[in-house]
Amino acid sequence: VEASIPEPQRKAWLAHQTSGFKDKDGFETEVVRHVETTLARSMYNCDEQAAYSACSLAFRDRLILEWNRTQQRQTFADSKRVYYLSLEFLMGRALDNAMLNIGQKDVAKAGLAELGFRIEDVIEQEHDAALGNGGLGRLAACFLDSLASLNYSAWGYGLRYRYGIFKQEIIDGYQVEVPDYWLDFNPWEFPRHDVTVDIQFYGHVTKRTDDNGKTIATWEGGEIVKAVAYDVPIPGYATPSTNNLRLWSSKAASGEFDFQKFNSGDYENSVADQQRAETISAVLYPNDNLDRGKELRLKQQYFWVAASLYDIVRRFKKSRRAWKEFPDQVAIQLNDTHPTLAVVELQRILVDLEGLDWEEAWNIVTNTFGYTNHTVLPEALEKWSVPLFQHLLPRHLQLIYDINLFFLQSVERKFPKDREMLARVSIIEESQPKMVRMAHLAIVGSHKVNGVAELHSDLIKTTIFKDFVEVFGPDKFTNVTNGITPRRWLHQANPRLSELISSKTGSQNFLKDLTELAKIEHYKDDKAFRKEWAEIKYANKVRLAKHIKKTTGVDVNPSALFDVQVKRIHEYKRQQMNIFGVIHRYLTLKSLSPEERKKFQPRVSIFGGKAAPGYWMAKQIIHLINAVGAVVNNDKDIGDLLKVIFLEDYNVSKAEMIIPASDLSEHISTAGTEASGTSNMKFVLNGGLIIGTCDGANIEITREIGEQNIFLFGNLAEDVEDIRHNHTYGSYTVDPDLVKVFEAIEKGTFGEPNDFMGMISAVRDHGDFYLVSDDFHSYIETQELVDKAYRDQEGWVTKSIESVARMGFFSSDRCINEYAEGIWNIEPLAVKDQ
Ligand code: 9GP
Repeated sequence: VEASIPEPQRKAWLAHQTSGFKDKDGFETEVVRHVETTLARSMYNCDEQAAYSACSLAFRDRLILEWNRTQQRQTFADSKRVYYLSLEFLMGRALDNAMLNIGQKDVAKAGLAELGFRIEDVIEQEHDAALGNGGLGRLAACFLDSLASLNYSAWGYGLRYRYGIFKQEIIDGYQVEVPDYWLDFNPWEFPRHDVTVDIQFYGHVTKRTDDNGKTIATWEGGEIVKAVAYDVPIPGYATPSTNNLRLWSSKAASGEFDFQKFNSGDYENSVADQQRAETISAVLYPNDNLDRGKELRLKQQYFWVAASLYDIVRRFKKSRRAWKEFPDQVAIQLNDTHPTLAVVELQRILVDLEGLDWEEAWNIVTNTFGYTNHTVLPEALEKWSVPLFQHLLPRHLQLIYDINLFFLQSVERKFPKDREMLARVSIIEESQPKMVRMAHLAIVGSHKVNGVAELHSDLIKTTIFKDFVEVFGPDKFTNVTNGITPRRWLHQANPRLSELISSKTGSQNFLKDLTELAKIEHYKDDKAFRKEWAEIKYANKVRLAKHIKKTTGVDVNPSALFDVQVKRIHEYKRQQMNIFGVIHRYLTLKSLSPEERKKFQPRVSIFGGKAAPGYWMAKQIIHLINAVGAVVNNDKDIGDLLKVIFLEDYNVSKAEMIIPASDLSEHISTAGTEASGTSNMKFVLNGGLIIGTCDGANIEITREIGEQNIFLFGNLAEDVEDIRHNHTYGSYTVDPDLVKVFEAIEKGTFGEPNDFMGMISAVRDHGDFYLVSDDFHSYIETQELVDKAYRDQEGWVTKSIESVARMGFFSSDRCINEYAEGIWNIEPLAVKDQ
């Protein structure tokens, strides 16, 4: 890089490279400079918000230098890049992460202290970047961290929503949604007003035949919206590599309002185009594992995919390589089906705009894409109506029909006359109206398809994608079990535990190679180590107890067992079973004498999570949890024996506080429904035990940490279908303990019973699709085992240490290396001065 800088500028460039803050004084100088110049304030009225802003800007300056160098290094290396296309990136806060990854948090802490601030208070000022719903978006964020930390040439592409996931308020026990306007001050993004792409919608297609008899299709008319790039630097841990996340924002193509309309007095309509264009990237759809089929969502998808592909192709074209080399230079990963239009768009670019033959283009396309499936839930599998497609993206619909035709012809050759097979695998569903099945398109357009945990990857091969395994053979389908970044989910969230671990492993290297955690198992009988281990957990619980007091007014005893279920509220995740279990515990306690009660293990049941605004049942679940809390928490007979807490507005930064404070967390989905789960990994990595079903990554966690360290219960995935069948066609009775719970609700113990009848009748009258009653007994029994195990505090600490020591497998670094080797065929870039 240095050699390429022209002589006159080199001296200044070299001086600039060393201009970062070397020590706390250097850091302070930068902070003060930003307060006084960039923020135009004086140090006299520098409050915590201003300190946060200045501190972020100081760190951003450092990041940017590395970011520029990384981009140059990657360009010079001219090797293959991976592009991760995700409609969601649930990043959380950036400052703490940047300080830790750069390795200068201590410097900042000391510098801020001298300026009169506690670093924790400054960090707290930052608004979460919440451009995602849950696990899928957070996984994408962990992947970005690993890609940078492992020095892969990688870009993330997403949408820059003006409003991320809504803020949740709980008012009178009900969820109320408040808009999340997070862009007031965001020092972590760089608008690239020079990087724009015109995106076309609507219009029509004309076809003509050229001199060689080839049909040329042209997409004309319609409307144009401008995509503007915003870049977010992604720092790697303990490496100078700083990758790029590019988020697209929509703007009216003209960029201005319509003067003609304005001058002729049509004031309202003069800004209409602008507003319509800006709507595209205005808001994140707040559904987790649910597809609603709305036109604006399809618009978002095409807008983002078309802009990203334009960018990727533009970069490739600079290298002046032949098109056939495209898959050697470019790997594109589809995070779920949301970016599947990219398959069609690349084919369109190659055939319509670059003039390649269909075959040659399709080869390039399929060798470029990989598709990750994250769910088997039918309601989450995307389908778009053909008439909607025809209207919005007429040329793409034609291409989809052609892709489908060639695909079905190949199926026909392999399975002659098997019409049912053709109907089942077709990209077009012959319904009324016809629908485009995005998962089918993603499979046909990719060279690899992966699930996100072993059980899930097996399930997709035997259920929803079974026919495709027959068509393409089993090798196209693979598994990459999810992982989490230990930088955020251990080092940042639980600094004391991270420090204790490094004192025993001899370095912080476990943060780069998580399998080194195994070393701490040697200390599991070391008294001092165990004592400190337990103290750290207790301190984290004290911190959470303070937060609970501050936000809910309820006193909880940090010595009680903290039992946590935090995740999106969904029937398949079964928060309803948890709260029914809590009611069962309450009824049991009430039936005992004061003496007998004393033998009970005190518990705090903690819930958190958002319900999609239109998901009535999920909202009812939130309401019941709050209603139970209102009764139980004020019952003098119960005292500290049971508390029920709903934590408002669960998000990434709250997770960083809640997870290290848990003794037990609940991952209790109906077997076969949770593709992987990733919070299960976060909880165990922080020394919490889990109660769970044989579902998703719970199974692999059990294999790694040992059956003695996890509380498994419930029916197995392989039996679920038969049980459901029996619910519908055979006889079925509700578990007697659950009946008592329902009776208590119906008696009005927790307020107006009608408010909760939906939850009860789903189990009692509507076939209990999620097997709440079938699993209830073993759930309750297993909770009793938990109580017993917790009373043996020494045994519990041993379980906790053993579990953490054996979590090495679940790093997102391992996961990214598997993608790199098995799907992307890409190697890390050598980086000097690492
Ligand atoms: O529901 C899955 C969750 O189990 C998984 O951990 C996560 C990341 O792979 O993806 C979720 N899926 C979706 O949000 C929608 O497909």
